[in-house]
Order: sequence, then structure tokens, then C-alpha cells
Amino acid sequence: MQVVYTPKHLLHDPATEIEASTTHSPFEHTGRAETIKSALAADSRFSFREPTEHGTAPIKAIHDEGLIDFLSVAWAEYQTVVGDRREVVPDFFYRDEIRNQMGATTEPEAITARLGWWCFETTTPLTQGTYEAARAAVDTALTASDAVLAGERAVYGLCRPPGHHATRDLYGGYCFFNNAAIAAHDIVQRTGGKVTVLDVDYHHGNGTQEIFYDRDDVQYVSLHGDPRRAYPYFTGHADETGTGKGLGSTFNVPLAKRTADDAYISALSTCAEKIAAFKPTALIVSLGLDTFITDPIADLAVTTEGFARSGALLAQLGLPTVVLQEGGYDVQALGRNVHAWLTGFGA
Ligand code: Q9C
Ligand code: ZN
Repeated sequence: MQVVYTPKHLLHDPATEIEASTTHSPFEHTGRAETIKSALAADSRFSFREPTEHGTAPIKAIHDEGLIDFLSVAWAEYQTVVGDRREVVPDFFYRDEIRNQMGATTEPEAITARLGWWCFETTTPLTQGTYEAARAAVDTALTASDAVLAGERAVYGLCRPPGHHATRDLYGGYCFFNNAAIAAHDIVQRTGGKVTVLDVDYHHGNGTQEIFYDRDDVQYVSLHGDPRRAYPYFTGHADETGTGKGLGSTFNVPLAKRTADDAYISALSTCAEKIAAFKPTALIVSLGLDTFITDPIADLAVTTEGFARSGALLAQLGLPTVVLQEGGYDVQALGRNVHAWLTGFGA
């Protein structure tokens, strides 16, 4: 199996994360992608290639151009206004209710205000090289989908930073650009066929869901920790099924705490049936390994064997498949878990 990887992810290198009412070293760090790379490089069935540059047009097809412009300048502009900061985090999040009775507003001018306009939470710092790394993650996803469109059965894009929490207009949840959504839309544009994004990250992919919520040409299927207890809290409930012509093209399976292999695989089989019924021409998997039994920020109980079974089950769909890296924070086990999933699929 081809693996698309670039060391440019190292440019996104925060030292802290503000989460759970404290500041600590980040769960989403450079070592994650490096350990995955090493685990796959040790198996000769995987061959590595670098992403090619795809420019901003495929990103503009999914994200507000203002978000791209903001991310390209924000870190540097903040330094000139606030002073030397290794990482940059908003201290004011814009919410419509702040202007109740006063009418809508538009993007403000001050960099400190723009941070709170484009970001939705505190755990996603901007660093000096964040924009370049996020652009490279998009190129990684698009290079992987290029290879699949050129005839590869399945290709793995080692995207970092991840993408599935980024909405059309907002970044957060360790995500800046929605790599999977950008690749899915690109495949639809280029083939005229339908695409499914299957999201198996522990966290609901609120961004991917929002981007495709009213569309009938991209199906979004997700199984994740129930948002009644799990981040991102406000999306991912079973009754969210799409809107307008997209009604029925979103399918959410919230999972109970400590869900283990057999129950997980059974839920995944239901998802596979939904995917088969949609009849897509290609499948994108948002591959999060934070469903793992010892993941430090999640509460499911999937094992390495469960990941191998997941890959094998999805391979049975027989679809051209682009597998893109999302979360997974037990770094001791992360390389082995990605390897198990991909070899289960059939590396
Ligand atoms: N105490 C991805 O897996 N922290 N993003 C939530 C709540 C943010 C996860 C923890 C989790 C973001 C791609
Ligand atoms: Zn996650």
C-alpha cells in the first residue's frame, strides 16, 4: 500500500494545550505522525511518497476564503501586536448572542478579535509553521486521492494536523483544514460520482458533517463517543440525518462508554450496510485510533485486533478507498494500531 507522508507536519509544533481547565503538553503532537511513519516503514508492504502541491483552489471549494487568509497570516500578525508568543490561542470566542438585538456583524480587523471569529475552542494553538503544515496535510489527502483515482485500490494519507473538526468557517479540535472533506469534494468534482466519508475517530466529525449536511452526493457516516458525554458535545446525535436534499445522507452512531470489539464491529457492520446502500464510487475513511482501549482522552475499549477486524470488514465493500489519518493519542500503541488497521484492510 502507498503511504503519503511529509516531514512538513513537524512545522506544527505547539508546546501546550489548554484543555480540561488546565494547561498541559499537547495530546496532538509531532511524535504521533513520526511513530506511525516508523511502524509502517518497518513493513515492506508499505511504500512511501511525498505529497504534491495542489494549491488553494481545492481548499476554497470547501472553506471560507477568509479562514484560509486568516490562517496564512495570523501567527505572524499576532507577534507584532501582542509580543513574542510561541503559540497563539484566542481569548474571546465570537458568538452571535453577544450581539442580540444589534444585528449581524462581519469579520473584525484586530488580530485578537479575528482569532475568536475563526476559532471555536482552546485546544488548537497556532504556531509559526501551522499554516504550512496544515496546507501540507491537505496536499497529503489530495495526493492520496489522486493515486486512488489513478487506479490504486487503497492509499493511506498520513495527515497531520488532522481535519474532521474543521467546519467551512471555523477551526478547532486540533484541526485547521478539513482534509477528508476537501478530498471527498475533489473526487466528486473529478469523477461525477458519489463519495462516502466514513469517520471512525472517537470524536464526532462535526466539520465534515456540517460541510456535507445538505448534500446528496457525499454521504457522511460516523461512529463515535456519544456527544451527550463526549467532545464535540453539540453534534453527532443519532437524530442528525441531514437537511434538504441531504436528508438521509448523514448517519450517526453514538457509542456507549467502554464499547469493546464485538459491539464495535457490529456497529461498524451497520455502517457498512448504509454505505453499500448509498452506492458510492469511492470511500474516504477518517481514521482515528482514539477508540483504543487505553487512549488518554477517550473512553471506548477497541483493541489492536479490533482495528484489524475493522479494516478487513471495510475492505469487503470493494470500494476504491482513501484512508486519512485523524486522531489517536496513545502514542505507545498508535503505530501498531494504524498498521493493524491497514494490514487488516489488505496492505
Ligand atoms: N476533555 C481529534 O481527535 N479535547 N480531535 C477534548 C475533552 C479536544 C480531538 C477533551 C479533542 C479534539 C482529531
Ligand atoms: Zn478524535
